[in-house]
Amino acid sequence: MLDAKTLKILADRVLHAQDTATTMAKLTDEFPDLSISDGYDVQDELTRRWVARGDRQVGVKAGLTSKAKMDQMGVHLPGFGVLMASHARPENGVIAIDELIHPRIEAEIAFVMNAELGGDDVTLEQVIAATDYVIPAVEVIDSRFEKFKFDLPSVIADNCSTARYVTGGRPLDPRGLDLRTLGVVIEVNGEIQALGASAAVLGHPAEAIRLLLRHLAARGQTLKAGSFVMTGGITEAIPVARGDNVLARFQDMGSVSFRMG
Ligand code: 0L1
Ligand code: MG
Repeated sequence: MLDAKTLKILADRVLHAQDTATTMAKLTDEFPDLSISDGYDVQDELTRRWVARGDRQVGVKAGLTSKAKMDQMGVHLPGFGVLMASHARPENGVIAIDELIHPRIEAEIAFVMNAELGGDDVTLEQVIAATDYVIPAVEVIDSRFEKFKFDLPSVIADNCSTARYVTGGRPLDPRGLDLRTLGVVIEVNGEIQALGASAAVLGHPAEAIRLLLRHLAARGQTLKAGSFVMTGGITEAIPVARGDNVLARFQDMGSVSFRMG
C-alpha cells in the first residue's frame, strides 16, 4: 500500500500531465514496486481531487476488453477508469485537440444502470436486468506516457488513459437487442478505419460489467444506480489529428460524430 507522501507525489504528477497535456515517464521507472492496486489507489485520489474541484463522477469505464485492444497495447488484462462529468463532450461538437497529447478513438457500447449492483457473482442476466438502456459511445483516450508506452500499474494510475467521451445515436433497451452481434464501423474523414462486432468485447459487452463488478467488489465498492459504464473498444484504437471528422456507426443504434479541432 502506498504511503501518503508517495500517493501525493503520484497524484500530483498524473494530474499535472493531464491538466497540461504533457507526457511523463512511466511511473514504475521511479517507483518499481508500484502495483495494480496502488494504481487504483491513485485513481481514487484523483477522483477525490476532481470532486474537490467541483467535478462529479458519472461512471466507470472498462478498457483493454477486446483482443484487438490488448494486442495493440501489449497488455493482456482489462483495466478500469473513472469517468467524470468534465470528460464528456457533446455529439456533433468539436473536441479541443490542444488539450490532448496524442488522442485515439474507440467505439464502445455504453450502459446506463438503473439499480445498484455489487459482488463477484453477478450473472450476465442480472447485469441486463439492472440496465436502464444501452447507448453508442466513442471514447477519446490519451495516454500521458510517451508514445502510449506503459505497464499496467502506470496506465491504471493514469486513469486508464481516460480523456473524453461522446455519446450519440439512440438509447435502447438491451432486452430488445442481440448485444453480441452489433456491427460497428469507425470512419475518419469518410474513410473506414476499423470495423468489428460487439462480441469482440469479451464475447458480450455486459461481460465487461461483470469484470468491473468483481474489480469493485475486491475494493469494497459497488456500481451505483445511474452509473454510466463504457465497456471498452470493440476494435483497436484509431489515432486522430486536428481537423479529423469522426463518425462511428453502430448497427441498429445510430451513430456518434464529432470533429477534432
Ligand atoms: O479505454 C481503453 O481501452 C484504454 C485502456 C488503457 C490502455 C490504452 O491507453 O490504450
Ligand atoms: Mg476505452
